[in-house]
Amino acid sequence: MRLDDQMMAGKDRDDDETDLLTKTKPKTERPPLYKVLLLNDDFTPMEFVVLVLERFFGLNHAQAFEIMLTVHKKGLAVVGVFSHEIAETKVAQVMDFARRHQHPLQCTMEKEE
Ligand code: TYC
Repeated sequence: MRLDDQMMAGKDRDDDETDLLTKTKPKTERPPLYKVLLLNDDFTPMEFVVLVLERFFGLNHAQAFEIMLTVHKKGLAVVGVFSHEIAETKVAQVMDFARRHQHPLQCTMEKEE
């Protein structure tokens, strides 16, 4: 056996494939998710917010009423978590619907950490 082979005996040599395997990080990163938030204001009627939550977020009446009340009391609430494209669509749908009915309701999205 050669001298450097003897010195490396039992050690992890550079050309050993275990290095490549252990240093390679998993490459299946999930795409980021986005929270869609509804904000409170003093003017939008409660029934209109309930309608928005039913129509655009697929909530039943009881769920929609509960989330509307949370926004009313706390100032805002997360109404759903989606991919970037779906979140963007939901925000645009809500903002357009509110604008067409002349309500100041605000809806935004935020990257989930
Ligand atoms: N605060 C409004 C009212 O008293 C109701 C409301 C709830 C408005 C939720 C916006 O996102 C909202 N009429």
